[in-house]
Amino acid sequence: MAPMKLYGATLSWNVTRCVAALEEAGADYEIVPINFGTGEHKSPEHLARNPFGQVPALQDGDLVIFESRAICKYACRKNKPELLKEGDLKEAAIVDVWVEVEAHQYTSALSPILFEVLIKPMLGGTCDQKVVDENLEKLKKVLEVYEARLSKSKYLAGDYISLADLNHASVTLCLFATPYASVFDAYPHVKAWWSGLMARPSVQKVAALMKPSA
Ligand code: GS8
Repeated sequence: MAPMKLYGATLSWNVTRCVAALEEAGADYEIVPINFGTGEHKSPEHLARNPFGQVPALQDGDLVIFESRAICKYACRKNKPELLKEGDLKEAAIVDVWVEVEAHQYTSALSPILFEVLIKPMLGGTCDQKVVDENLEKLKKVLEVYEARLSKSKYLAGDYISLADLNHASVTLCLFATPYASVFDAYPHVKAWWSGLMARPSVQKVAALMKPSA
């Protein structure tokens, strides 16, 4: 069967979130770049893949899906379901909890910081420090919860790696490209968890793709 196609630019943390899952799952896939500069994401071809005109989108045969976390789950279900613990009702529920926490607590505090510091200047705008500071405070509160959790288990869902951990990789790598990486210093268990994730080939692959020269 032909490799799956992941559409999007690797500058986007929503796209590279999928790369972490596809790599960890050992999926056969290729990245098909979408050019924001020419408005390709709003072209009829891409709108057929993602009606919101956004990246990422994934094509696997006649299946076309969008929303990065749905793509990540699909890659795991198809190639490495143990990353979702789907065979165990309770363990799967805990994985789901931390997949949601990544989206609605962690990344919801982190992405406004990344937008202000990394994206806005690229678009010719100026970083709004008030937005950064407010969201750093929110992020610290989230990290307090992570610190407590990770002092009890090696990974977020338990003592096993899951999609919940991997979904943090792309945005956390972006955080480390800002002057605010030191926010992790106050949370030793979070730092140790992140070092463990960083050592994984899947996360290394994301890091390599996110380098501007890649
Ligand atoms: C968000 C996709 C998104 O914002 C997901 O896939 O997780 N909830 C979705 N994609 C941005 C790329 S920046 O990371 C995008 O495509 N923006 C272009 C636009 O909205 O026009």
